[in-house]
Amino acid sequence: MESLDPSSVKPVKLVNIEGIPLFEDTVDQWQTIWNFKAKPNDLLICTYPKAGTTWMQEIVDMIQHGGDPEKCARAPIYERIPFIEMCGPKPFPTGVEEAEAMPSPRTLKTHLPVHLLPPSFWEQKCKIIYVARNAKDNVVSYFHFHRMDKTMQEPGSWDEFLETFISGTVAYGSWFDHVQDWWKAKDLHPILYLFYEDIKENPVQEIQKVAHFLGVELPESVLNQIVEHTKFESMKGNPTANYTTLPNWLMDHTISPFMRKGIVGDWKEHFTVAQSERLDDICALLLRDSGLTFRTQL
Ligand code: PPS
Repeated sequence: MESLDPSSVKPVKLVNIEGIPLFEDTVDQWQTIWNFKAKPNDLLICTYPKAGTTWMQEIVDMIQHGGDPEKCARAPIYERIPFIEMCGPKPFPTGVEEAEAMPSPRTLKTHLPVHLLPPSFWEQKCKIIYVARNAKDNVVSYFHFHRMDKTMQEPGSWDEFLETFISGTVAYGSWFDHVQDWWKAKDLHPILYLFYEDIKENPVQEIQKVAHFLGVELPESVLNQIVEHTKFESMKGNPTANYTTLPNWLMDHTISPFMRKGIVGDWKEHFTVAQSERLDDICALLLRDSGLTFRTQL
């Protein structure tokens, strides 16, 4: 890490690929990412950014390690579960390099929309866990992430960022398309589609769903240990889960911590009434007929 040059860390430009803005570094390596060779026993955790990825990563890692927190402390979360389309900053290995160096069975992370997922994941029928979060809390979390992560573009004001998010010109594109396309994909592939709000409300039930999907039987004591270890307060204080092991010129937690609030309904601190009604209307319009509904408070 010491060999990293802080001055080389700058906001990364977004470049469109098949209609989706992705980081330029990712687009530069696109052929390698697209040709990634998934294996049948790979497990993929997929989300729109800031929907609860890290939370699900820690839950899965705990399930896979019998609820043993020491085994999960073996490395930071971004090393335990490679982020397949991640490229840079140098000299960090790319997500593909990390995944290729990892013995099977592998658990991997992505934010890619359905149509940009490397085809081998479909061909190999890999299990996928998708976590969706309501648009209002998702955009608030994304806004603060843009402030603290030095590779992200400056978000501008809250009002400006909300419009950028609604227009889908943020990294990974339209939230509306992302959540719906993955929702449709679950009818054709082994995808467990979960909601951030449900995990928050009933972690026991949702963690059991994940364990069941992975074919793991969890004794009650282990289940309770996983619930305790993966609750927000625990993860906020856990350096192998909270991203504080990255240098502060990459992520500046003094601007906004990665583990920021971890609640449902923080959007109320950011949205005006008019903004809230506008996003409600857009959600109603764009998600109509999808069968998808989101809770914005518990
Ligand atoms: S990333 O960068 O896309 O991988 O970020 P991601 O992990 O998807 O999202 C970060 C938000 O998830 C919250 N978080 C949690 N909430 C509840 N419980 C737990 N254990 C938990 N862990 C992470 C994190 O605080 C971010 O949400 P906000 O609303 O910003 O607090």
